[in-house]
Amino acid sequence: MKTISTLAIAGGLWLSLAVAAATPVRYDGHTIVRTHLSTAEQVETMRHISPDVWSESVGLGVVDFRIPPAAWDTLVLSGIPFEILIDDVQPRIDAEQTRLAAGGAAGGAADGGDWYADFKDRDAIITRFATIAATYPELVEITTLGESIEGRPILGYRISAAPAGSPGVLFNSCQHAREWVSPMVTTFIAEELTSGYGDDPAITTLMDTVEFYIIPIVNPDGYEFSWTDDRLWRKNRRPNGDGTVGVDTNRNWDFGWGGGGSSGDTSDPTYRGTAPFSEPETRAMRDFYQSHPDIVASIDFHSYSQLVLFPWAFQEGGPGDDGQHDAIGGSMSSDIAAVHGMSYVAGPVFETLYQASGGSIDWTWGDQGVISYTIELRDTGAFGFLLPPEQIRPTAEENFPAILTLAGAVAQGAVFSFPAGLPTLVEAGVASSVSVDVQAITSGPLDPASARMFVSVDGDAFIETEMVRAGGSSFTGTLPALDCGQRVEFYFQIDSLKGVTYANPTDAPTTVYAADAVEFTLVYDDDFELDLGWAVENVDLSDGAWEIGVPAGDGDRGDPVADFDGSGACALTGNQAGNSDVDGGPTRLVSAAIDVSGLPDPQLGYARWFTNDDQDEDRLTVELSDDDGASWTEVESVGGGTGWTQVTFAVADFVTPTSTVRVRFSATDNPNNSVTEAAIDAVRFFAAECDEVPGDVDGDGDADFSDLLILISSWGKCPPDVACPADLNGDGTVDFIDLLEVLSSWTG
Ligand code: 0X9
Ligand code: ZN
Repeated sequence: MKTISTLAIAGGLWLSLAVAAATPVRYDGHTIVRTHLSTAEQVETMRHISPDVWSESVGLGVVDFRIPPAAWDTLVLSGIPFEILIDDVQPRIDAEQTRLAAGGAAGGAADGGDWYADFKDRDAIITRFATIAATYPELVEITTLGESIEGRPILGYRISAAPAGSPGVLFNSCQHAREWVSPMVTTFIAEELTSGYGDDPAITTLMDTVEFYIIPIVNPDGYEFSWTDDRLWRKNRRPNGDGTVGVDTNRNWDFGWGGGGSSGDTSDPTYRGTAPFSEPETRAMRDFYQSHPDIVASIDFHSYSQLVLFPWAFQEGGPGDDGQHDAIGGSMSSDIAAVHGMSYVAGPVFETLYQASGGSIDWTWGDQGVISYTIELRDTGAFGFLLPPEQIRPTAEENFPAILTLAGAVAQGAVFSFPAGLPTLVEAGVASSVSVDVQAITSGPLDPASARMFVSVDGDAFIETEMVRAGGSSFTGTLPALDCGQRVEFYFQIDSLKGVTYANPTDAPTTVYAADAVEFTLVYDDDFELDLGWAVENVDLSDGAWEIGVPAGDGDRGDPVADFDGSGACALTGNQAGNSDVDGGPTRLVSAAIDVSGLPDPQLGYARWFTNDDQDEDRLTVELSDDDGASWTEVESVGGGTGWTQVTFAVADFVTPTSTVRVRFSATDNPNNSVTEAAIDAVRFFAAECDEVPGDVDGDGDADFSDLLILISSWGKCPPDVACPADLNGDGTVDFIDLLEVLSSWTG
């Protein structure tokens, strides 16, 4: 694998001079606050108090604003509830400037060789791409999409080994100048795709199939300006003719242009411009899409809030597709979480964030039919746009698998998703169903009648089975009833109307799914309808202790609206409608002592819910004790999630399965600076195994009539060297002793 050499120091020198020469805008005493707005009037009040919405996090009514010192008293007097995220922005900007001037920005030696150790200015990004292109000339093509209003080129890169005209995916960043982590992420993508080609099989296949287009800096004037003059600049650098400067390019696209969530006021950060596509930057992007009709999917990278957003933004409602946006968005969100445990919530812009008209993804989807996402990168507000440089690389790392998933969907042409998950353990003796959702991406509509599942039991040949259409793009397949200990393998296929066959897993039957048939022995099964002896212990907690009950909230602050298992009740923190969440803590929910000592390989299962907007500090931690609560061992600690998630762990992986095992769930918001809601349901201790029933001739877990039949049909002698299951005592004949064994262990 080729590597990319570190770049010259000359750029770093230039940067230090440029930073020193400018007189940047100062934000002394400007505070970033997170407000909780409950009325339209409060929203209007905040629009007057603050010149700059920073971002919204998940949940209606939670909005971050920059508050200049002169507006502070008005905010306090307004009575609008808020908490401080950053008490003074300027020292953070100063610290960043000092750090960057010391050499990080141009990718010099100060980075210790890691280009992603600190943010990079426009020159350094262009140079980095030039180096990537020079290192991989056969994979990278540089193009100029157009020029910015101040005449800077808007550069794009085609990264691919696929023939021209192959399906394309476009990633762009930096429509908004101050969102510095975004071009770092798209640069990282370019680097991973090129260096992984010929080295990583998955990347190689994608590069051979898909054309990647990367436009790292859509708004070059604004980006430059944010480095030299105003760290918090968002728009482009259009002189508006009235002394104000800048159009929000992400309000300037021609789809729903001029609607709610954009401003006609030239001084506003969301000023939409005089007309759709009035700006050369958005025109360049539009022309590029129009001249590349094979682009079928795109991501517009922004920061911050940790969201995977898709249309619509200009109006309420989903994109009106067959669920592709939802399915792939959900997969991307899981991919991201799998890398560093960060939660990026997926959903349409309007519902998830706010109304925003004239944005790029509404046009790329609504006008061009391109599957379109806006990914809001890290963080969730603790640092906002002034992200610590240590978070650059992890942010890029966690987004890379997500872009591979999107490209994979494009390459594959269809996306399979499993709304209820796929089983790895099934109950012996019972047929089980598997729900599958399939979406076409590139080769036109699918033929629902062709949906099929292939099933193999214990290594036998795969047998094709039909899947039943459960409506729309949903299908249900059935796994046969198995004997305990048997293993079933399975995979799925569907054809498009054009006759293209899609499989899942893609390379099935080389790779297949598998589940083992077991019997479940439940020793503890808690649906929280009765209190089975839980204790609540609070440390440093001011609000939001664990309670057991039917969820009372309406979900607007991230709390569950219903329990997990449908029984009604669950355990949850601060069970009240409205403003009650975990403040301080931890609050701990501790089980009674449970005897799992007699169970072979006992398992702990539960469903958890955890939402919070400060995932670094606030956790839901699950621990086990094998000494009646004297000492505890961590099972898992999560920083966020979406909805209810069911998990299972082997007790012996953490503690000794004794007769006094306890489990405890701890939720914390300490320091108290964010909205934190936790819930637990369906707590179980069980063994999943195949009991040896003495008279079980056919191995189905029972001594019953089917065993008698086998026994009778092979009554008499039992030839040597031939499997003879009915000879239970192994004495060479099937006789009364064997019959007695079946009858004495009869389970019916
Ligand atoms: O408001 C925006 O443009 C984006 N958020 S940000 O804080 N980065 O400015 C959200 C964009 C949502 N997508 C579209 N409206 N197309
Ligand atoms: Zn943005």
